[in-house]
This record gives sequence, C-alpha cells and structure tokens, in this order.
Amino acid sequence: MIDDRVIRDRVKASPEVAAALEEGRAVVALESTIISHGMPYPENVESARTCERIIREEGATPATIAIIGGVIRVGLSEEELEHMGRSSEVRKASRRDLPMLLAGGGDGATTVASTMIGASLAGVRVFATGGIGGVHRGAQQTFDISADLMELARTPVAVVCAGAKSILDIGLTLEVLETHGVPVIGFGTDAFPAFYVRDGGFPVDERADDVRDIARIMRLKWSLGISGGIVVANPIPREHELDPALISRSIEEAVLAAESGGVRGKEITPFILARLNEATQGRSLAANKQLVYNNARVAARLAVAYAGLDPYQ
Ligand code: PSU
Ligand code: MN
Repeated sequence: MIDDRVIRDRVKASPEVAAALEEGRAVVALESTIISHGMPYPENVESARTCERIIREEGATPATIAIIGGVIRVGLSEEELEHMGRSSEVRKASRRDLPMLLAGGGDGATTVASTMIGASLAGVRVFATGGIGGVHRGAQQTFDISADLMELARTPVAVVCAGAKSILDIGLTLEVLETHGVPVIGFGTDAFPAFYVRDGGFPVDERADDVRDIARIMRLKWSLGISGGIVVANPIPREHELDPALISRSIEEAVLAAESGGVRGKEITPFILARLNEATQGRSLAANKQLVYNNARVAARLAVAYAGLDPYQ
C-alpha cells in the first residue's frame, strides 16, 4: 500500500532539513496551525521566526510543517512562513483533511496530529508545539476529542508541549492518553501543566530532569516496535505564568461564548483562543509566545540528545 514514489512526490523537505536528516543531525518539527489559526498576524509570523531562531541557537534545524500546493512541506522559507501567517485561505488541516488537501492541491495549516504525520514521514522524531489538543469539556455529550490524541497513539514522534489548555478537560485528556498507551513525561515537573499555568492539577506518569533520559525512553520504545508518540510536558517558565484565577475565569467565559454562539468542530479552539486574548488584554497571547519558545528550546536540546545517542544505550 505505501508507495515510496507518492511519498517522494508529496512529502518535500527543504534543502536545509534534507541535509540535516541525511547527516543524522538534530531536527525539530514545528506546526503551522498555531501560525495560521492560533495567533493573530503579525505576532504569529514573528513568533514562528523566533522559534526557528531558538532551535538553531541550540544546534538543531527547525522544520516548520505545512501543506502548500498539495505537498507536505517540511521546512519553510521566509516567504512561505509569511504566507501561512497572512493568508485567510489556509485551512486548518488535521489527519482527516490531509487526503483531500493533497488531492485538491490546496494549502493547509497542520495541527499537532497532521504535523506528527508529516514529521514521521520525513523521519523527524521531535516536535515542539504550544499545547496538544485533547478531550473538550462536555465531550460526554459532544464526543469532541481532538484527533491529536489518537495520533499520539499511533505515530512515533515526541511532542514537547506545555500540557493542554484548561479549555479542555485535562483529567479526561490524560485518561485517553493512558488508554492509548502514550507516555506522559513531565520535564522538571511532577504535575501535568495546563498551558498558562504550571500545575494543571493532575500528576504526570514520569518525571525527567535531563533530556538525555527522555531520549533514551524514545529510543527504547521505538526500538522495540512499540508504536505511538510520547508527550513531553514542559511547564511555562515561572516568570511568564498567568494568574490561575484570572485565566480560569476567562476560559469559563470563552467556553460559554463558544457554546451559545454555536461554534463547532475545528473552529472551537481558534475561537476560544481569540476570545481569551481579548479577555486578558493580550496577556494570554504573551504567555502563549513565551511557552512556545520554551518548548522550542527544550525540543532542540532533546533532538540534539537523541541524535547523539549510542544506539545500544
Ligand atoms: N492548542 C493551543 N493552540 C493551538 C492549538 C492547540 O494552545 O493553536 C491547535 C493545535 O494545532 C492542535 C489543534 O493540534 O489546535 C487542536 O485542534 P482540535 O481540538 O480541533 O483537534
Ligand atoms: Mn475537535
């Protein structure tokens, strides 16, 4: 079924990323939904560029992933990043949207799920994002569970994130990850973080204080053919953490506004993010940027450790 010619045709690494992969150097994937639908222009493009710069400073190669002209692109040029941040034509594309976008030759912003697919097809094993999607509040009725969780169950990529936003039901999100056998490792923390705050109220399965320990866990899991990803939960730096009371109040309001406005499906996350930014007078966006930078830095260090591992360690 898998056709290498189609993969060659439809998954294209930039020359910089291709060279790094060829030489076994550290590469870090970045998603594009956060650019096209997670932050306003021009902060989205500035923040994407800053992530790339941080990854380079740590000695790894950034590979921002997006669908452009029906091709999964791994590593974007300056102009392509600008296009992803500016154009209103770019659709949010998760796993289910990929085949149609590829067939139609369109542009799409990749979510955590589809970025993992692109990364894995290209051979990139470490990915930095803001927060993963999860089980939405009220999912008992709506069945709204992000495809990110099912992707983590099947695709071998380590996703460095600041946990999950408390617009989600964090307890149920962790339950689904457990059901699907996805390890959740706290980097320097025993608590699963909730994006804007360092403690989401639930423990992680395992704590690691050194990226080399996480790299070994990745190697062993995949060497044994245990499929699926790993969540590396990296809390927002203390100095950028938001007041838990303010953020939970604003989230409650935004969730209610989404419900009463009839916002559904893939529009929910972008709607709530924009609402939160208004309610917090820009503080949620500022925190969002800082936690993404922190994730890019840790992901780059992890990728460097992973690339340098002795295969039998
Ligand atoms: N969480 C954020 N910002 C984001 C997203 C999640 O804090 O921009 C994006 C990610 O791309 C994630 C997607 O994969 O939202 C999840 O969307 P959904 O819940 O529709 O699966
Ligand atoms: Mn959803």
